[in-house]
Amino acid sequence: MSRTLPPDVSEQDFARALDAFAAVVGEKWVISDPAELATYADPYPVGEGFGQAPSAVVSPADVEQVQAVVRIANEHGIPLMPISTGKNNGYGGASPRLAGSVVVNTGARMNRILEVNEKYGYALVEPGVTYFDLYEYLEEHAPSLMLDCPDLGWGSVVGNTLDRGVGYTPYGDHLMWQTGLEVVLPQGEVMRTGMGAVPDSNTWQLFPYGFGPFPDGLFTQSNLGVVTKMGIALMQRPPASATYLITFENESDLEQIVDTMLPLRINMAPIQNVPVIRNIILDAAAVSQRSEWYDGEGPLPAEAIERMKSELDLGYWNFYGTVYGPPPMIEMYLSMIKEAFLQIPGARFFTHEDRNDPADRGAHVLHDRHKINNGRPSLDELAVLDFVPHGGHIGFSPVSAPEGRDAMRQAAMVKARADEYVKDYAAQFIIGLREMHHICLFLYDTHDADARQETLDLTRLLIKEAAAEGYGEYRTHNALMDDVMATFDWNDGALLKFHESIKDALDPNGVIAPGKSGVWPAKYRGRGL
Ligand code: EUG
Repeated sequence: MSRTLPPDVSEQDFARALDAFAAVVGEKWVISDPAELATYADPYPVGEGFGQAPSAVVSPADVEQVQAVVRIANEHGIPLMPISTGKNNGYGGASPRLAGSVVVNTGARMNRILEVNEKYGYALVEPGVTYFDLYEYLEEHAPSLMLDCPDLGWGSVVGNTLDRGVGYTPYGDHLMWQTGLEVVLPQGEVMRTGMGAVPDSNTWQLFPYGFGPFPDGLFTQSNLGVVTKMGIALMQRPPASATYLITFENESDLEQIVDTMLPLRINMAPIQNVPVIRNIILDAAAVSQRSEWYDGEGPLPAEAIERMKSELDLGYWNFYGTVYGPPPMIEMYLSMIKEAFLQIPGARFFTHEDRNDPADRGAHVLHDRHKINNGRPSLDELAVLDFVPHGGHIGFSPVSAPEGRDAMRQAAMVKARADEYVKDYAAQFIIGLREMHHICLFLYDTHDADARQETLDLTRLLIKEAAAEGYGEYRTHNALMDDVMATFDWNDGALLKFHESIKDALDPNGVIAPGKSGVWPAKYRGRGL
């Protein structure tokens, strides 16, 4: 196995930089052995030549070491790729955007829960704190608080928030509940945002905006610093909750589902959480293998889809949500939700208590949602990857208006292309307040080079086609960041020019995550890296 060095860096210069890193973090916290580096490669590679392992991994123990690492990178011209726990799966995992970058694994040693305030409901955490870690801590020390976690709880609270990930309780928009950052800037200075900039402030996690321009967003999906601390607001755990599943028979029901949903959601009641609309392929993938339904050539035929629905006792679309509160309020909200959706012909309504037979495979997702929607992290959804052999997925994640016709148009566009490329379209619409994240998971065999290339081609094509209809993505795989940024090009690319100006001003040597989100420093710009 050979190691890719950063662009323009010789073996000798690289070796000198590694020695300097080791002098700061300690020998054993610098990894450069190719076999070990391979664990930082994209677990779900797409295409060829992307998602390769970094040239080295450096794991600092504290903020001062991060500052020293960043300064060394500036001195030697070494591109760094900061990660928290590196679980950005479906978008590149722990792998750097720029081949040969040195991964700065901030989560390996900086993994302390610095403070949990039960009275005010917040936590201050380092990048290595996972959802499972914080959950366990809260259970023991602050049981009145409820976490908000993504589908898979193994990742970093900081990392997910910085990538603008989502969860499913009322606090599902993670960035919305972020309450202040500590960041090492590209030349090594450390800064705190919000009220954290006032020395000895006791409101850092209470008022995120502070005074003056609000820079926190610039450290999300970006390359302007290395975040070393972050505050996150936490809800009080409600007295009770009920999770419901509403099944809908037809693919075309999506239009009415979305139009029924919006007025119930936009005022945060009676639909209180971030609900999801999942298609039957995603729900079947969570509990079965594709070969059980179909093992011929081509896309899953209608007959196989029908069998999935009947054997799992699910619909083509399945709507999952949770209501919280004292039991009379739960009953009232459930009845409002039920009445509204049961207007749709063929719709069926269940709560998690209605379907608790362990033999009911189709209820597995309902119970997993109940856990997640109550802030209990889970890894059950990982089973989706076993739907196909050596399964991997890429996220194609356009934002949709909460408008039935629009959602249908997007879903039909994706489904047609996915069928053409013979990649299963496992869909979920994650519903915010006035938009939906339409997560299209394309499942493919990671050991099959053709499948890897087709999945990349399919996603790249959809980015273009979606943009032609006015749609953009909320997040994307490393291999497609330039493609997506190219679609955010209103007024001659004014947005990217703005990002590049800031990038060049703050990071003149271009050391932090070059190319992240399509933003390249001057040093590498236009080189087709
Ligand atoms: C999911 C996956 C995503 C994402 C949001 C949610 C959940 C899948 C791969 O990307 O951005 C079940």
